[in-house]
Amino acid sequence: MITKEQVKIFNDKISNANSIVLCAHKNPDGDALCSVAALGHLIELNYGKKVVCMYDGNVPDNLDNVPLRRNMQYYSHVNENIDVDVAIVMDYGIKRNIGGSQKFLDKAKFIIEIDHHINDDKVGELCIDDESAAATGEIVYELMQVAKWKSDLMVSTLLMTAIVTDTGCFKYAKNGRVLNVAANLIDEGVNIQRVIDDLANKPRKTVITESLVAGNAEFFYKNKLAIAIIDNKQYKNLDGRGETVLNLLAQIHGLDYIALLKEQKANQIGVSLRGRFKEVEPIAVKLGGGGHKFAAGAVVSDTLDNVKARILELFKEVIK
Ligand SMILES: [Mn+2]
Repeated sequence: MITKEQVKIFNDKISNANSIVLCAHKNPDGDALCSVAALGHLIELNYGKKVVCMYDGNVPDNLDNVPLRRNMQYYSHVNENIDVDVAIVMDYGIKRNIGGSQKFLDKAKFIIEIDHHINDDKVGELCIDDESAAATGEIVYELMQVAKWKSDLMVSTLLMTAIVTDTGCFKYAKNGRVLNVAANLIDEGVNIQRVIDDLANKPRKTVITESLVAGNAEFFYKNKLAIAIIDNKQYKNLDGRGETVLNLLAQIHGLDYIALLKEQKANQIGVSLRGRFKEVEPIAVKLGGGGHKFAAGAVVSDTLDNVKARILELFKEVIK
């Protein structure tokens, strides 16, 4: 629940700010990128202020056509000498996920965070967090309602993209609230088929690579754990998180856990963990990451072989 007090602080800080930056986690997904773009636009619409929306890492091709995509600037293209009265960090999870945008947070006079990740080490002075929200975009929608902001179809489309991304087309809706938000967005004119089709739109090499990776997955512990590996060469073909690999493997009968290891570069392994009604967040925390109960991840500085061995060990303790 967003309180009137939180909205009041938000309102005061934004009203008095001359320079506002927004960012989210590195390598933004649909929720991170679209929540930033939507809130940035809402601030421009309702406060008449220009904002700087930035990201670090790569934006997947399937987000190329979301509204206001061109307003998102790569962090190192932003003048590093700008003053930052208010920085808004969204959907970030843990501090190290913020990446290059962190330097703008470091000099911010006030930090607002808006997030739905489990997080005990918050960076914001005003925290509009809700672990029960399925997406950060859902929190933005609620904020918009409580603050009685005016909005437009671009914001609605962005928030739907955020929600569809993080709920895996509503599969991970934690409660009915997110479905009510989506229903309202459709009534406001969002073309949901368009949103979902656009998100599924990937380069051919990506789909081929993801299916090969799924085909080469290994199975452990009476086939309860699948480990799939994307080496550095394949990683260059990848677009986004490799979600298709996870979705394909998740269809296998009897499988409880999936670990996807992505060799982003030598000795830097991105790990995506999924549990089918089994918790994986504690394992992600042990690897230095975090996330959600059944979907979590980490970036580990080690070799592919070592990370794989570590994961096998961690799951051994969990799978009885
Ligand atoms: Mn999210």
